[in-house]
Amino acid sequence: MLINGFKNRIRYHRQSSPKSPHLHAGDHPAGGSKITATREIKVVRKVLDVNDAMAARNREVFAEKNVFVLNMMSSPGSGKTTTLEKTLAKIMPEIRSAVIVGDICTTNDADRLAVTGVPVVQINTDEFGGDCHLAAHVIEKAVGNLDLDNLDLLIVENVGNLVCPAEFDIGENLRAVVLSVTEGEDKPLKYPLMFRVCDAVLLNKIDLLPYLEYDRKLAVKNILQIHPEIPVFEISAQTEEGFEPWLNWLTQNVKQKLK
Ligand SMILES: Nc1nc2c(ncn2[C@@H]2O[C@H](COP(=O)(O)OP(=O)(O)O)[C@@H](O)[C@H]2O)c(=O)[nH]1
Ligand SMILES: [Mg+2]
Ligand SMILES: [Zn+2]
Repeated sequence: MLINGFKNRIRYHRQSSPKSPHLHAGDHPAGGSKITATREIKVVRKVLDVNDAMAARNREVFAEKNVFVLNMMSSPGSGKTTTLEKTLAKIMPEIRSAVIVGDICTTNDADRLAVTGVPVVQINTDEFGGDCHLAAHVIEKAVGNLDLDNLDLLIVENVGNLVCPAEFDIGENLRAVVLSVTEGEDKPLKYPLMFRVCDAVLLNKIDLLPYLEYDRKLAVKNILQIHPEIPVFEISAQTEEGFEPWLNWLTQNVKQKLK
């Protein structure tokens, strides 16, 4: 079910106006003096502080309503939506689920996920410049379209990006990152924050391994170098190979938290 057709598609203003550019924790003015850079960092810190406060409020609401929240992140095309389509088909109706999906443009993912029968809210970030992550206040607005009293699990498919979604807490309980084998073994080393803040890695598209020169042991070693002991689920969202351990991890976490 797609809530109210697409009428509830949320368009939101970027946190920043054109005069104050979209800020991330790592941003700093190129060639700026030390003083300017320090000022800029303070502004960024404030943006993230405001987000953290909003995320804490979201977390309180989710806890009050007994809804478990999973934030799914990855670069574009690694297989978040496909993994969710297959996952939701397996865990519903036992675990009553809903999805908030963020994209710069289109409702393509909401269309695909709505087929599973779960409530889906699509957020489009294009209208005011296309934010490349979902911030906590956007999640708060999107959640207003969902009946939290009748939900066990809310999955947020974040905007495809391995960088800034890792910096923006949205009030989730757990975070998972999807890394597909076509992206190369080195991505955990290049984007360490994402792998550090996540609680599980889905190494996806393993059905393609016979056609690639891909060292899966090296990929896992790189993931564990950044985040020792993080669970790594080697899966194919296409064939559903390796899905059992992933589904067990997810459902056990949801049930444990909601007990
Ligand atoms: N071969 C293969 N293709 C996959 C797999 N998972 C996703 N894809 C394909 O990868 C493309 C991007 O997948 P999508 O789920 O839209 O990725 P997202 O952008 O992360 O949501 C689509 O063409 C999918 O069919 C997989 O496990 N194996
Ligand atoms: Mg998607
Ligand atoms: Zn961003």
